[in-house]
Amino acid sequence: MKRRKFIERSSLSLAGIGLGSQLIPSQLFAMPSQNRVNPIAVATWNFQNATKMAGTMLESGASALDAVEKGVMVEEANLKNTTVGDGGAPDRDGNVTLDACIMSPDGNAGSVVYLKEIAHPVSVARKVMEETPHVMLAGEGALQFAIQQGFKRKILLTEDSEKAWKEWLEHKEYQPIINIENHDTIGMLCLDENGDIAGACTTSGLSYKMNGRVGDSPIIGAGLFLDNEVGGAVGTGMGEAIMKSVGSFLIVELMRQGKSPQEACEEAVMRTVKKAPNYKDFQIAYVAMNKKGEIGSYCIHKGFSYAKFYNGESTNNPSKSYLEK
Ligand code: SD4
Repeated sequence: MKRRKFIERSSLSLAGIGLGSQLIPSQLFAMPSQNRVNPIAVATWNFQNATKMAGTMLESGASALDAVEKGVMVEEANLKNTTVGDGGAPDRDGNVTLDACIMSPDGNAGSVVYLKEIAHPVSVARKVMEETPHVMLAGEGALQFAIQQGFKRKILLTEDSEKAWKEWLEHKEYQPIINIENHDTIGMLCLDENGDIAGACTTSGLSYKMNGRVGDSPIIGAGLFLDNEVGGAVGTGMGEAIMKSVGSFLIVELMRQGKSPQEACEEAVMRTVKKAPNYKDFQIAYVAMNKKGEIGSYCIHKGFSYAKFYNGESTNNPSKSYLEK
């Protein structure tokens, strides 16, 4: 922002001292300021606190990568959100295990799966991306790496989620089906003022999942994918269905072929609808954004929305759905 104002003022003062446009060196017009875009932060569900955090940072000139990490951290720290980070619901054996990933505009990626006792898995994923030659670390190794990187261990099972888990244990009815009102995974895409896109996705996965289960959220191409030449996509809902269609990768590739973000999200949802006879029993939802900042979203069941921060304004945007009721 500051730089933009400075450049605007400089060109004004050049005009003021009588330099006609023919006299201004052509490079001045080719400066990146000419290509600056209005930043955007979008996220799955009505996570406006998260998009506000990211969007405000972007408007102060932060990179898409920094903004997306800090944005999703808002939900990781939110104890009321029982499917992300601290306070996330445990698996059926009482373990809180977190999955997260992050991608930067240069195509680099980092991910952690089955990570215990670390409240901000997205930041560990970023460290995997930046400090190791790998993309994904799992379980004990991911925890060991996080501790080496200075992250502090913390018990993530809150009193409330322990109570809910104990109530669940009384019946132990495990249905790997996500209730459509019960989605809270955050996937976020940020477009910064340079026009660069970064993305992140973070979750505690399905409540009372089998010990060891990992969903789509930390899988590059499934819960998140981006190509800075094209755009990005994030998914939420039944991870197994998103993984089987490599949904986010599919959407980015469809946008590369010329589809709008909306068309691409619709086609990705339709792949699942066509292939899964039980599609009415679960929800999947996608949000996509292209390099122009155009946004699309689509889901199976009505009720999904995405949060957006643009031009200082925070909004919640209901998504189109395949099923109307
Ligand atoms: C998963 N996709 O682990 C996640 C769950 C989710 O809102 O999105 N919950 O399958």
